Amino acid sequence: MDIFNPLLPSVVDNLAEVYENVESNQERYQILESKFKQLYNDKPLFYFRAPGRVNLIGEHVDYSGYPVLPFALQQDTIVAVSINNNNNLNIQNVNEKYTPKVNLNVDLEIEIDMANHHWTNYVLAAWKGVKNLGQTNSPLKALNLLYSGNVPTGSGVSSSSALVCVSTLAFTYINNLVFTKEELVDLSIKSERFVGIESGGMDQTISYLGEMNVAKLIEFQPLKTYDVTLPKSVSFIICNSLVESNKVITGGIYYNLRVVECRLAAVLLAHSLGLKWETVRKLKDVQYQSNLSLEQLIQKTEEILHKSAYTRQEVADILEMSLETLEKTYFPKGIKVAAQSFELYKRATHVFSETLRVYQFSNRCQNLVSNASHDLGALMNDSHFSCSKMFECSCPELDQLTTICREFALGSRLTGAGWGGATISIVESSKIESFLKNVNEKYYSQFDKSKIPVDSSHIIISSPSKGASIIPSS
Ligand code: NG1
Ligand code: MG
Repeated sequence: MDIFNPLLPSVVDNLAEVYENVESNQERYQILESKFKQLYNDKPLFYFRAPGRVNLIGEHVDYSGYPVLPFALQQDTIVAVSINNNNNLNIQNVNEKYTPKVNLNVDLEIEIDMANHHWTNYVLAAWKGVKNLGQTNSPLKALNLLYSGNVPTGSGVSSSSALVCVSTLAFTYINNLVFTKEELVDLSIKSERFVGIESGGMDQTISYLGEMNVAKLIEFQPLKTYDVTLPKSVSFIICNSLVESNKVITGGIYYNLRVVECRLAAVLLAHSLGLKWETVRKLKDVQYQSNLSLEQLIQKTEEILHKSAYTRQEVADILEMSLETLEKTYFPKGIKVAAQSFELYKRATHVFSETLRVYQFSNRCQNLVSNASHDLGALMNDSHFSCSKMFECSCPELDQLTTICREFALGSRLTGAGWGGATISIVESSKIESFLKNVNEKYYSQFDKSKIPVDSSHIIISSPSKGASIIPSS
C-alpha cells in the first residue's frame, strides 16, 4: 500500500503538515516502532494519528442539533499497524497502565463488554462500526495494533474520540474501504455510540476536520464547518481540574440523562406549540418546525415549561402515552437511565442560550474590533454559569478553578462534558505568566505533589492543530 493511494485523496492531504507533525513527535514514533518490533516481531506498515480537542464554546448542544466551536489539539493518539496471518486482532498500548487484549478471533463477532470499562472498548467500537456499518462484505484483515496517546484521559479533551477516530481511520484504510473524511466522521460518531453513550458529533468531527491555525464552527445535519480565526493577542489555556470524569461509567446518571432531558424538553415544547411533536427528537427540530428565533424559543420555554422538575408520569400524561411507551420511545436502548425527575426548563434554556453564545462568539471573531477579546471572555464566563446553574454539568472543583483562572483571564469555563475534566481560559499574552503562577499557587498547590504528573500535562497551551492523518512507515 502506498500513501498516494489515489482512492483516498481527501484523507491524505497536505503531506507537508503531516511530516511536520511527525517530526515534532519523533521520539514517540521511534518508541512505537521499537516496541512494535519487540511485541509483534514485525515492522509497522502504517501509522495513523487522530487528535483530541478543546471546545471554546457550545457545550452540550451538539446532541440537540446545535453548533459547537472546537479546535483540534496537538495532543493525539497514534496507532502503529501491521497485518497478521493468524486471524487475530491484537490490541496493545505503549503505556503499561493500559492493559492489552490479544488473540481476539476476527472471524467471530467481537462483543464489547459495556459493564466493564476498558480502554480497548473504544477500539472494539471502531472495529464493530467498520465491520457492520462500513459497507463491506469481506472479513476485516487481522491486525497487530500498538497505541501511543498523549491526550489526557477523563479530562474533557476527548481522548475517547481520538481513540475511536484513529482506529476507524486505520481499519478502513488498511481494508481499502473508500471514505471521504465526512463519511469517516459519520462512521466514527455511530461507532463511538457502541460504548453506550448517546453522544453528539463534535469530537469526532473536529478530530478529522481540524486544521492548523483555525477553530471550526461546526453545524450538524447537514454537517458544515466554517473556519474561525482567533484573536492573535490572546492564548487559550486548558487547565485540568484533576477530577476525573468518566462518562462511560457515569453515563446513565449524567450524560445520557441530559440527552433524555433535552429530548423530552423538545417533545413537550413541540406538543405545546402544536407542532408535529411525534417526529421531534431534538431541540433544533422544534426550531425547524416552528421557525422561531432562538430568542423567541427562550421566551416560549419560559412560558411553556414549569421551572420545577417533571416526573416520568407527568411527561407521559401530557403526551397521553403509557410510561412504557415513553421509555421505549425516548430513552436510550440498552442503557439504564434510572432518574425519576427531569429538569426540562433548565436544560432547554441552557441549550438555546448557549447556541446564541456560539454564534455571538464566532461573529465576534470575524469582526475583531478593539475589545473583542473582552467580549469573548464574557461569553465564555456566561457559558460556564449556564453550564453550572442550568445544565448542572459542573462540579465544585471546576467552579473553583474557573474563579481562580478569571483573576488573570478575560474569561474561563469548563470544557467538554464536565462533571470534572478541564477548564479553558482566554488569557492576554502579557498575562500568561501571572495566570500560570496564580493557578499553580491557588489551585494545584492543594494536591499532593507526588500524585501530580511530573510532566505537568495538566496545563495545555495549544493552538489549533491538524486533524487525523495517515503516515506510511519509512
Ligand atoms: P467529552 O468531553 O469527550 O466527554 C462529550 C461529547 C460531545 C459533547 C460534549 C459536551 C462524546 C464522544 N463527546 O464530550 O459530543 O456533547 O460532551 O459538549 O460523547
Ligand atoms: Mg470523550
